[in-house]
Amino acid sequence: MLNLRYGAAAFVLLAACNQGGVASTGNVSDNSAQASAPAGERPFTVANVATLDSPWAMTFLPDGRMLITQKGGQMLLGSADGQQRIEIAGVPAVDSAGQGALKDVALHPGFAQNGLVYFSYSEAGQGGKGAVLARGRLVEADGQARLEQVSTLYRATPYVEGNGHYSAQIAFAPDGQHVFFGLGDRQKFDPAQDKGGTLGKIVRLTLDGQPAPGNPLAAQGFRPEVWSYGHRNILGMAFDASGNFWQQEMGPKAGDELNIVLPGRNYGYPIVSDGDHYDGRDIPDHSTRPDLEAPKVSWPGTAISPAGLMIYSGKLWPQWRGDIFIGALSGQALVRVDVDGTNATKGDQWDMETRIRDVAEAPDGSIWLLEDGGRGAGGKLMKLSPTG
Ligand SMILES: [Ca+2]
Ligand SMILES: [Ca+2]
Repeated sequence: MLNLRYGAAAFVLLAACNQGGVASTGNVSDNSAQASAPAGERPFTVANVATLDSPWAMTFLPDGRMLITQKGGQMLLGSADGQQRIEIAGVPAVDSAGQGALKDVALHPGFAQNGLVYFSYSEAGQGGKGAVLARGRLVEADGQARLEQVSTLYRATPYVEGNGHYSAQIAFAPDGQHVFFGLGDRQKFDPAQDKGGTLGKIVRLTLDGQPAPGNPLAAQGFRPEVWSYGHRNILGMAFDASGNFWQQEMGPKAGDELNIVLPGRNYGYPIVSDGDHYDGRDIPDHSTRPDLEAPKVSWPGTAISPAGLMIYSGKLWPQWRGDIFIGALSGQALVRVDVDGTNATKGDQWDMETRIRDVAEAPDGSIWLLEDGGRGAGGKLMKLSPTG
């Protein structure tokens, strides 16, 4: 079933945007274009830093520079101000049809010493298409950058037909010894509950991509890498400073949710959801099945279509320390969730007047957004700074 928020119109526009195929590497800046919400509504100003080609995800290097992925398969290395960008060579070819893309990017916990970059993408293979976790070493010389020793660490199981709900989100455990990989249901529903595969699951792997010892569900007949299940389309994952593992997923119609991921738990899809199927069929709400993990926050009635998840340090906006920031695609917003320990409540939802694909924090505490490339927008890099 097609997720209506990624309907045919968006597909055509994305395909058109990607036909150029060449990453923007020039100095593209439009700092004069401040977003137009009335003054006083938002405690930040917005600078449009650069035009991009359907960006998907971003992360910052320790020195303040950034890595940005683009849907068509480019990984960019950007200067700390975002205005200079070069394309990194050595990235494998991706299948970018539909929701396919070069997807997430994250740094190995020892990146400062070893230069290792983890990234994910969708590819075609035996049986259809699936999500891949890969790793390479970032090497720079003579103003150029490339990934060396690129290896595939892990693939979702099984590969299936279709171009949706890959998820492919990456998060490192606070211990620095494990990597979590979030895998979507591929719009196939029931596999999220199936013990035999990894669709609709979060897996916990060693840093080399093997099933981590001690995972919680192997004794129940799941694959040894599975950490949690019953997920739909995971589009953001991060650990907070206390070690809580937060995750958001795009639900069925008006069923978007924010969860804390606990080992071995079932997050309910497609048995329960606070939303319902796009074709109008009811899905019982989470409250009907207290044995399944309920979301900490859900958005029944008004979908936000979450994309990206960042937990804020408080460096520039101390009042937001520990809060969760999520982009909204159909909601065209930046969402702030108030976090108090393991409790979460809706905070702000600032209208950004465009689809937000990812949100990240720079080492200096500034907040950066990626405008999605779908639905007529080309995609851009935006920086938020405090007002006053
Ligand atoms: Ca759920
Ligand atoms: Ca429901």
